[in-house]
Amino acid sequence: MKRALITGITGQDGRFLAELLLSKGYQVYGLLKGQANPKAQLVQAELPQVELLEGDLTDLTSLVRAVETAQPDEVYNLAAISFVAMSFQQPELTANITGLGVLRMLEAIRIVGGSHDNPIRFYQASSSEMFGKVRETPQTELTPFYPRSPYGAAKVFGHDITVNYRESYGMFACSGILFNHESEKRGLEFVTRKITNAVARIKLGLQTELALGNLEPQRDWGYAGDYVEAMWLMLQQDQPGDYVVATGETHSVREFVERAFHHAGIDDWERHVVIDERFFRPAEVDLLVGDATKAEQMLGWERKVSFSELVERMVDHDLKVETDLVERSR
Ligand code: NDP
Ligand code: GDR
Repeated sequence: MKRALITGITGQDGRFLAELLLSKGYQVYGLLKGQANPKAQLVQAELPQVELLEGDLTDLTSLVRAVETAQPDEVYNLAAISFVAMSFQQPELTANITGLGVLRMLEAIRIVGGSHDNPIRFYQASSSEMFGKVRETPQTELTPFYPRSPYGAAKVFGHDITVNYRESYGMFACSGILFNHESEKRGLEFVTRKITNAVARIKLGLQTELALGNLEPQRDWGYAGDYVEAMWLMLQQDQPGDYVVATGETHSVREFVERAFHHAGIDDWERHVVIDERFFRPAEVDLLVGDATKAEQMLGWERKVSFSELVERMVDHDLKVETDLVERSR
């Protein structure tokens, strides 16, 4: 039975990845931060087979202990301050967790080691935010980085140190440069889920307005369930490497809003959307669109869920959740 340790187990990707690995027969350990973390219950209810281990990316000792306990074949480092807007408010914390946290995880693996025949394989959750003010379109594994936020800058460090540990110590370390991926499990702070949740509530008459920032940025949005498959595939190859994972399509925030309202049967969406300066960022990433040819050819990866299916799935889910809440409160 293979063993995996996932950091960021309470997040969107951690939960999708744990489900995938469990379905493949893995024993899965998840790193859980904090004292009485309220999301522990969610993970325990959704994925009771996952064993939770206490630890924090800012505390090397706790990472060493987690690796010692889990004795993993594979470590997936998904934990991070992942909200770009928050990284402008708390840049030092972001650098410490999203950036230096990667280094600590790599060091924990080096300290504990794996048997020589079976060294621990490492996956780093890198991001298209590293491309920021893009130097070329579409973006590939070779496109130069130009981060536009403390988050993007921290991810560049995490990516570079992963490559460096691979080259310096021969570690089986991979970096997945994943473009935006969304789902029903997406946090409400991210624009897609914020939109689909609000659309559902507006449809049910629970709110009238949706306040958003810049509607013009374009993103390459895929479905998270498809993307965790790519993470796993990277660690099953003979050689470690870096891969862009993307759909190759780009859509504006405005288009996401329009589609989400339309799917709920509301066509006069502009009546409900207000532009609020508070949601604008000091520097924006205007356009992202990835070229996943390498992942498609070398990993045999393909995305299954289209952009319109993604929007519809999220709206339908939020309509159901909000309807259930209304029924229960009666
Ligand atoms: P989420 O924000 O949903 O999850 C982040 C996870 O990190 C949570 O489990 C959180 O724990 C954990 N975490 C935060 N700080 C610490 C810490 N100090 N120690 C241990 N754990 C911590 O992110 P996603 O699931 O969406 O993304 C997973 C990874 O992939 C992140 O690194 C993100 O930056 C990266 N990424 C995501 C993309 C996307 O579109 N989703 C695209 C490209 C990269 P808690 O819940 O307890 O706060
Ligand atoms: P992003 O995701 O920054 O791409 O990072 P987010 O959904 O936060 O923003 C996408 C775009 O929407 C614009 N926007 C708003 N964003 C939010 N959150 N709230 C708003 O009200 C709003 N209005 C407009 C933003 O300005 C931005 O242009 C995500 C995260 O998952 C990262 O961790 C990951 O690395 C990248 O995707 C790839």
